[in-house]
Amino acid sequence: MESGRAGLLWAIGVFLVLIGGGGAAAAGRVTYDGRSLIIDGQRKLLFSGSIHYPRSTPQMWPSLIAKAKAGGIDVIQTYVFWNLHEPKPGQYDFRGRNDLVKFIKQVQYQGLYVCLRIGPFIEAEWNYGGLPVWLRDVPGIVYRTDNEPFKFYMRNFTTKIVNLMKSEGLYASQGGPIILSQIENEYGNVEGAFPQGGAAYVRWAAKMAVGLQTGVPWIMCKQPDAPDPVINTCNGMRCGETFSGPNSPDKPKMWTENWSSFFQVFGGEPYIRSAEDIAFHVALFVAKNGSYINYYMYHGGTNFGRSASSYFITGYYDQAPLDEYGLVRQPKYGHLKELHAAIKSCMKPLLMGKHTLLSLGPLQQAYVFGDATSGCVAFLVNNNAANVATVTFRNKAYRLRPKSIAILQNCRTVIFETAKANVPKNTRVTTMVKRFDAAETWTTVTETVPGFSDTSFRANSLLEHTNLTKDTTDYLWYTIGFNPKSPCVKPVLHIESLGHVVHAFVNNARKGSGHGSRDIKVVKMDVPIQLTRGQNNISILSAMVGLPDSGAFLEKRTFGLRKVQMICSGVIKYDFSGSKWGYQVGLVGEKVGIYDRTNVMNVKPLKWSPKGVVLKNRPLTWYQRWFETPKGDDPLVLNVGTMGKGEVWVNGQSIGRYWVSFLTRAGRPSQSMYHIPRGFLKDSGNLLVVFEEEGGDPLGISLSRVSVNWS
Ligand SMILES: *[C@@H]1O[C@H](CO)[C@@H](O)[C@H](O)[C@H]1NC(C)=O
Ligand SMILES: *[C@@H]1O[C@H](CO)[C@@H](O)[C@H](O)[C@H]1NC(C)=O
Ligand SMILES: *[C@@H]1O[C@H](CO)[C@@H](O)[C@H](O)[C@H]1NC(C)=O
Ligand SMILES: *[C@@H]1O[C@H](CO)[C@@H](O)[C@H](O)[C@H]1NC(C)=O
Ligand SMILES: CC(=O)N[C@H]1CO[C@H](CO)[C@@H](O)[C@@H]1O
Repeated sequence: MESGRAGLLWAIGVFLVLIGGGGAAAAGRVTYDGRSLIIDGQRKLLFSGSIHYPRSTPQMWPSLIAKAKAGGIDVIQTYVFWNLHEPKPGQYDFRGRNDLVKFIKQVQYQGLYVCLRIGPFIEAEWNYGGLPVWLRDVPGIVYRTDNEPFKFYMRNFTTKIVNLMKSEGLYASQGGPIILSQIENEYGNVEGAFPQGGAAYVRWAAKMAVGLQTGVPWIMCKQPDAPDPVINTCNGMRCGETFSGPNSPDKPKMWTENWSSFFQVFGGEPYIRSAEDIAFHVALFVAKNGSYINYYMYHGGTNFGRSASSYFITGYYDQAPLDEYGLVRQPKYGHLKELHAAIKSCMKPLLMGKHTLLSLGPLQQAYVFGDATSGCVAFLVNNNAANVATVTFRNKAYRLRPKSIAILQNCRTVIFETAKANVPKNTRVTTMVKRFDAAETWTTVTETVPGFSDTSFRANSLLEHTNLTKDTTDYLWYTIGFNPKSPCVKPVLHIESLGHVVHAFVNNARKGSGHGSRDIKVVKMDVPIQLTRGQNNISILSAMVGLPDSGAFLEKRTFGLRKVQMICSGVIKYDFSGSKWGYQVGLVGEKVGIYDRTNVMNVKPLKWSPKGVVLKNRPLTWYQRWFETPKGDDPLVLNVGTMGKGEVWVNGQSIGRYWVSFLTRAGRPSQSMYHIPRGFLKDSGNLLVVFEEEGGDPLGISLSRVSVNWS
């Protein structure tokens, strides 16, 4: 947004501040004006990259951060994951992958800055948007509005994190690397759902955050009404085109989520965003005075365990400049690295020079920064996506590729073209190191299907799924005994569920399965069955694939079975929805910690088969074997392409949910390779445990190493 006042402030700023490149270990006072952040008196144009600490391992952090630094990144941006850190009210966990302080210190050690997005609601395709599930049970709570219980816990956790950072001296104001903190997250998307409390909540959140006195600025993304002094920032694919700008002339123009790709759900294909397209929008944002650009994600990583939110696959933003395993993805990584270097070589005119905009044609412009003392840089933009444009700028002709920006050093020499990646493409190669096809290396055990008489918890209705599981497991059994009073011809079980997966068993045999998707929330199925004389046992396994991460009123979302009916001769004859149901939370294998190295051999009442007895294509089956660690440091993946749906553990650590049977429109699984971080492995003897829900062939599982080849 332009205003005379902005120009004036900006001009004064020029005399007061110096310029600095990115990356400086010990930061100092962080302020800002309409042009940029100012750190220790130095004006900054910063490239930032999102890397989420729990989506990789502490062993991977140093190399991920080093690669980001080598790629021209100045700031590492991360969310803080509330539900990891506070699994029970007042009980905190900062160990292993949750070691936020260690992660930030590693960033500091490598001389980069940190943008800490506390949220504590974060969305992020993370289970429940980062909110702890126990919040659901707080009486009277309504999330993310002017609600006292929510504000209490939000303030409590935010304070905990800020105090932790302060006690470790991690804010720039203390000489640490954190230059920015974020409160809330994309609240603008849901604010309309709270006509009563929304605006008051935004004001409260800003005031609460600012009151914590971090000594560094706070930001709110996608929040046009962010109260002063909190800076509103843009998230999106094309902020150079879509962002209406900061809500005050004294705030810099910042882009906190530049989607380097997009997330992927089960049943979805990967979203490929080209290096050239990203470079165009980054250059345009800088040309339009942007001074902070973050790549979401720079490294996506892995949703280990059950940390992904509803229907999201386990790999996260594999298409980012650093792929899921931390390998450099070319040309994306290299092209953006060259863009960063080009822009940094023109930092002085960019940050200190006068800004002018010239028209060069109907769809062509020049954004020029400079003056007699600072030099000159120009961004020549061709917005015509179909055709090359030849433009004349300062008496020289330039050929601009379709939809491209050329950056001119000294306003003369082309040093970068967004549409021309000079870096060769590389390809990722997976090399199989071990087939797990020897039956004698596996043992098997199948879960018993619980019947009504096996359950101790009962109710005269279909209970809500999460209310019973508290999200300690994906699984909830609904069981009922049924004694047909009169013959039922062509019996069909009609089931409706709000999520996400249903497996129907009648008299111990699986008769049908169904599932929803990110777009189809209600699962409806009609399962033909056979009934026997006397008592029939109907057991329905309801499975969740992560809690949702977005939208208003998350505390009120309901899941699990809503309706169960018996249809005889095409007519609804029995409605069990209000009958007496028996419940079992979770699987027996989960209860006994079957995937754990210390008790895998003693998992009573389950009993492993003798080695070599592999029951294939069986639902609800656990498989176990040991394997040696392949030499070297190449990333490792497990190919579970012959399985259906389930979860895998290595030495007791879950490498995530798999769902190979959920095919994309093109008929492929969304993901069949699952990352086993080297940090999960022992020097020798690793325990692999697989839980298969539907039926699969473990003899087709294999272990591969991953590397990149230059073409
Ligand atoms: C958070 O709440 C707990 C009580 O649940 C209290 O003991 C603790 O002091 C609070 N912490 C902060 C930082 O407010
Ligand atoms: C960039 O900043 C200059 C100086 O404040 C201003 O004149 C110009 O309009 C701004 N351009 C954009 C696109 O915001
Ligand atoms: C969940 O359980 C609570 C407490 O038992 C109850 O008040 C609430 O209605 C239940 N929610 C649903 C959706 O069944
Ligand atoms: C159903 O379960 C009951 C109790 O375990 C058992 O006695 C009965 O045989 C089962 N019915 C069938 C058809 O398997
Ligand atoms: C509108 C939209 O899709 N926003 C997404 C932006 O990216 C963050 C992080 O991936 C997501 O949480 C949002 O859903």
